[in-house]
Amino acid sequence: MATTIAAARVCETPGCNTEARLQCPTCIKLGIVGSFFCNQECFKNSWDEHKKLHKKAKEKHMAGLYNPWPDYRFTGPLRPYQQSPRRIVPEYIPRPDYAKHTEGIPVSERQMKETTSIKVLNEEEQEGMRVACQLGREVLDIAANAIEVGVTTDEIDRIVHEACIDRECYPSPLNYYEFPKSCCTSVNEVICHGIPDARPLKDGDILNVDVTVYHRGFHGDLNETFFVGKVSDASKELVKTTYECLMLSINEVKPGVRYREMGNIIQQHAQAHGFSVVRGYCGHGIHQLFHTAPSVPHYAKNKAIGVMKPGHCFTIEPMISEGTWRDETWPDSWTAVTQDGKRSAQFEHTLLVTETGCDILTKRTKANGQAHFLDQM
Ligand code: EYF
Ligand code: CO
Ligand code: CO
Repeated sequence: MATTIAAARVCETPGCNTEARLQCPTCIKLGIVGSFFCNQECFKNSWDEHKKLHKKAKEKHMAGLYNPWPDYRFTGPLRPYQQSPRRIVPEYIPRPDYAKHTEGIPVSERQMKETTSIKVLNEEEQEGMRVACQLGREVLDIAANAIEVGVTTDEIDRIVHEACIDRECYPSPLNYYEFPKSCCTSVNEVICHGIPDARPLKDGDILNVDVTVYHRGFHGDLNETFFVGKVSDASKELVKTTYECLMLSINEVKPGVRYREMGNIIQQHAQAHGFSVVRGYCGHGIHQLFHTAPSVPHYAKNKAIGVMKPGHCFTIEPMISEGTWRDETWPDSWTAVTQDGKRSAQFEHTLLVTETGCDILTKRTKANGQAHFLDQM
């Protein structure tokens, strides 16, 4: 165990009182402030006592009582809990380029970054998307059935991860720009990209589970917001309106329609119910790439480029908030939350533009008794 050099303090070893510049690396990682030692020898000699601090911090973290970012002002009541170790995908499952890259860089996406031209999928590619999206649907439905008071979001992630592997899918979020988990779980004031952790779901929470699977070269992306136990009427109204925003915009998808029109439909409906539309995150083109052209903003009067054509594949995934539309990101660099700490909900489908409208590739095809918020309204 080596130490890290920092500004001078006094050595932690009882009775030492020497100037200390070496900081314990585990303490840095765990956010424990003020653990300094004068030299490696002192650090080694104190180890048996010192490591108890790590154990205490981890126990607090498991219980959500530990703040890893003492200088961060949380916008709402939610706090981060401990994350489990990274999950493994067996080698035999084909994976996207970023899954093999140490820094999680999607090289093939980056090559297309500047292009606004939208790929028209051929019949074989469309079939690839249909299969991936229906597998994604199965995975989300399995996760949905596990949601109840007391279940942790890490357990939801484990279920998603295993359901992916059972279907020969790679969970697309895992290692995407180094994202640490297999799905996103966004609770209450989290807008999107919440990281599954040891927090047990509470009665009255709303929980979005966002699943993307990569199967035989194609990504299928969908999400839904679920009720945990008994949810307030205000949260029910938020979730219902968000679902309506998605379905109203999907109803207008057909060849010749401008992508920028989706935002007008969504904002009109959200505002009519007193809610706001998040502007920082958009729907996206999806096929062999997880995120590509077009970008599909959900707010009105946007400047999105492009007109829908048969063979285009893209997501619509409106995030609708009770209060402000403004977002900020937790110091973990992933979790997007509302700036006022009020709740936000989201629904997402992957769509294929057809000659006359669109196919909802991620729709429910089986009346399988799975949890859906509409059944609990
Ligand atoms: C680089 C991520 C990267 N991004 C998008 C990466 O489209 C999605 N859901 O519908 C989606 C899902 C994930 C995702 C999971 C991980 N990421 C998140 C946040 C910032 C960021 O910056
Ligand atoms: Co998604
Ligand atoms: Co998406």
